[in-house]
Amino acid sequence: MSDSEDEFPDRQLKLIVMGDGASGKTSLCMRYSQEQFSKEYGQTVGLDFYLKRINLLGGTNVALQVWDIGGQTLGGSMLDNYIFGAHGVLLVYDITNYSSFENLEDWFNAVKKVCGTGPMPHMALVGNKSDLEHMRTIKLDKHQKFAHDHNMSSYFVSAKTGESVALCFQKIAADILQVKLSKPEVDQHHRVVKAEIIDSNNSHGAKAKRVQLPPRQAKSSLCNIT
Ligand code: G3D
Ligand code: MG
Repeated sequence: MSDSEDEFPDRQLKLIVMGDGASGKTSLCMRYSQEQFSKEYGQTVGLDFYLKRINLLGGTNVALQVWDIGGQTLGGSMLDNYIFGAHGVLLVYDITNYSSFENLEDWFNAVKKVCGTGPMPHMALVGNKSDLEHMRTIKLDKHQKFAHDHNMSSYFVSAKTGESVALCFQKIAADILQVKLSKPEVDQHHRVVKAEIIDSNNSHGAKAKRVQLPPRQAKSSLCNIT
């Protein structure tokens, strides 16, 4: 990718990663953006924000903004601001933790409330910790029914092993932009463009980018897929 492509992506997409605490949201984001997994992320306080650039079929350069929302913010006053303007939402649960799955309805409704009568963003159901398949407590048909009933795309990933993580984000971006993925694109290695820390409480390691956006900035776009 050239420098000019870095500066001028064709499209910018905002993806929100939501779900209960400990479902693996931060691990997923770190796996995708930094290609690493650590057991030392700690609880997310507020919001972590990652930026990653990818190329899709036909040379579309996409800047993906990935927002990692702390599980503790469901019902919190900031959540609506975070959701506002999202092109895609990943509802993440832990396949070994039934309540993380049950609570997805509440997370889904939080998005619905923000969108009101307008269009919903692309919604993706993400069962994380697929490396713990032997400890699965949510049957496959329950997962599929939820995805079907809520008109969501569906994924199983492991932040720990990295299985299907990049593919999940890439497919979601491609679905939103209505482009198809070729196999080399699916396999391609993505790189992180920016990384910095602005929160001294950050325990995610030196490469994580954490940005706390003011509510007005977060509300600057509509809940439409544009
Ligand atoms: P959160 O951001 O949703 O709160 P975290 O979740 O990313 O902090 O992860 C919560 C715990 O789940 C962490 O373990 C983390 O290592 C673990 N985890 C995340 N993703 C996976 C995965 O794909 N597989 C497995 N086996 N574990 C995962 P601790 O022990 O620190 O609580
Ligand atoms: Mg977290």
